[in-house]
Amino acid sequence: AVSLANKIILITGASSGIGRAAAEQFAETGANLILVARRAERLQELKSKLETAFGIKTHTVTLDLQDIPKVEKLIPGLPAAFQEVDILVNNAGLALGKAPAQDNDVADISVMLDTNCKSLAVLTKCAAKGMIARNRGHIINISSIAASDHYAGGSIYCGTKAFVTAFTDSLRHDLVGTNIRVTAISPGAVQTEFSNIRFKGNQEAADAVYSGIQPLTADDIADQIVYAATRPANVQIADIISYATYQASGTNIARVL
Ligand code: 8X3
Repeated sequence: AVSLANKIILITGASSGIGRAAAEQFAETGANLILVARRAERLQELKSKLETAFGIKTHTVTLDLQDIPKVEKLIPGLPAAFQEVDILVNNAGLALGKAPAQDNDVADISVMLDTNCKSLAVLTKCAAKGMIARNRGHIINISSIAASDHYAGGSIYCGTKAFVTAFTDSLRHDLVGTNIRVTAISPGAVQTEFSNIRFKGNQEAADAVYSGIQPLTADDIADQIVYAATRPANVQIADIISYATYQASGTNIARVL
């Protein structure tokens, strides 16, 4: 495994769920972190915790990734010591609702497309420029099994994740012949705030997603992210697709526990 000590790792959606777990696991490796999320207090709390526990340097950016002009300025606006991003983890993303396509909320469509697709493409563009100039780097995009397991009520969310996987594959083509690695991580049912957000605070609906199974955890997925990042330089993990053990697809889940 390659060392990540003193590398600079930018993580979006770092205040909770998979992003936060990835920040914690990367901090253990001695990497320095740029933590991006909307919730300033949570970021501040995470920054203090990780700096104290691991003696690393962190920089926080409070930003709503739907704000595309600000996303474009994110990397150029970083302090000098954090400019040279070695690993970009495009983790921020969400699902809103599970209505059939004919009933999709128009505002929800925009939030999902802007956060899951547009901001990821813009941030990748900005990070890739510097990585190409330095001829090193790794771009890790959090996709989902929903990229290929499409289900009723998932028209926009599954569409955005199909975008993430296709974008990631195209990017790998664009960067072939450089030392930059490109990876997708495609989890199944992970218990985070994901379903609370999707069902807009309906706790019963959120809990039902993970009932009767032992879901994946944010730490399980962070472990996959760190795995991809720590492979020897000649190894490029293309995609890690994982399900919970009692899950065979987005919709085939044996709720027997
Ligand atoms: C989350 C997995 O199956 O709820 O990305 O779409 S699923």
